[in-house]
Amino acid sequence: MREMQPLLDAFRQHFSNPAAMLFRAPGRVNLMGEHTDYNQGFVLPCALNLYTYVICRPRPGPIITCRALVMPTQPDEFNLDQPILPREQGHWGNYVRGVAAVMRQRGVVLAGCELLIAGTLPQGVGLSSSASLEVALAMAFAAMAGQALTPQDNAGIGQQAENQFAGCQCGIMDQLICAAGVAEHALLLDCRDLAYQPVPIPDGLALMIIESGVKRKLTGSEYNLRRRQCEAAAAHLGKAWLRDVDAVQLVEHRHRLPALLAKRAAHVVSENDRTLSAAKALAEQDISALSQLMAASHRSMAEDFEISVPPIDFLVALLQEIIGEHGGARMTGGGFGGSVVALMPQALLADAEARVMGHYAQQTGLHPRVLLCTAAQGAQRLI
Ligand code: GAF
Repeated sequence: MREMQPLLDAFRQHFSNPAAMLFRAPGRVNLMGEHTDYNQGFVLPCALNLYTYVICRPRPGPIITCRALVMPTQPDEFNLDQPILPREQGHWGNYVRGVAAVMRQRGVVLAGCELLIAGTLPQGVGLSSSASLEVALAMAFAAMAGQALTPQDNAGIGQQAENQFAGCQCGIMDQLICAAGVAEHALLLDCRDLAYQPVPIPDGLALMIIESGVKRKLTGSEYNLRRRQCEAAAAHLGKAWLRDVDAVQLVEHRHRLPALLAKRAAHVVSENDRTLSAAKALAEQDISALSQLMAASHRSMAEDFEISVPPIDFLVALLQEIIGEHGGARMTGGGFGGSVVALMPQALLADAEARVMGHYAQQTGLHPRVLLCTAAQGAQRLI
């Protein structure tokens, strides 16, 4: 693969040694099922052909030295003979430390290594750059310890590292799709038993991702608050998880919930149903049904879950106007900024891009970016 040589060269330049192993994990975009994963619900993401690479070389001794190509002045190093502790919040090294610490807790025997991180996946725009990094790292540490991980184990490690070292109480969707993605397919993931089912993306639909230009950050955002609200709503309804509440029960028992929690629950319960329906619509190539489901999902995120922002609502409406019933558009990911996902026929791509870069940028003063992507395979060892 042509992508590998510059990475191997960069490793040699940074560490004055040849690399021994190379891993790659994709980013992800979610087509349906937002904030359902930590409610043990359903999600429908696909892995993207935008990647994080981990290039490494085991070496004797207990020291792990890591560098990130995009942050050459901030290397990180830690000693496996000592407890692995997080650095200051926001340092990228916490992902490496977090994955290493969790793997050690789970009994993997780690050894010293040199490690370089590189990638093509934009960061902080809602495409799971952190999950992608965690998954590539877990695969690398496991391989250096002579082990292989199932996608579910890999995802569990990444999620726990994110929870404990990055301060985001995320669910498991991002790590699981980064680990398990199937080329040209979305995956219907059941976040209760972690089973997944590939659903082909119809040939006629192109996948466009639009970075809104509104920067988001899950840590420190209201993400963790939403999670607590969902858990509180489930408790008011006498259930452990909102996954166990259906639409009829919610109508019947809504009066037991404070108004705000009722809205949060309404989003999650309806979004779970929409996710199952969207998987069916995709599989049956019922694009008009998919279109309506994506529109309803965006409305629910904006009105009931309150995780959208005005520029993103504007962007989604603009895209929906262009796409009509021939595809769909909605915000994707944790919310409070980030990206919009759109599925549309090839023939509409140019117009959609022109309107985003022209009208949307002018009206909002933001700097959007349009990415044309394909659904890619999950994490792999390349060398
Ligand atoms: C973020 C989280 F990391 C996921 O677990 C998920 O909850 C998503 O937001 C919202 O669907 O990406």
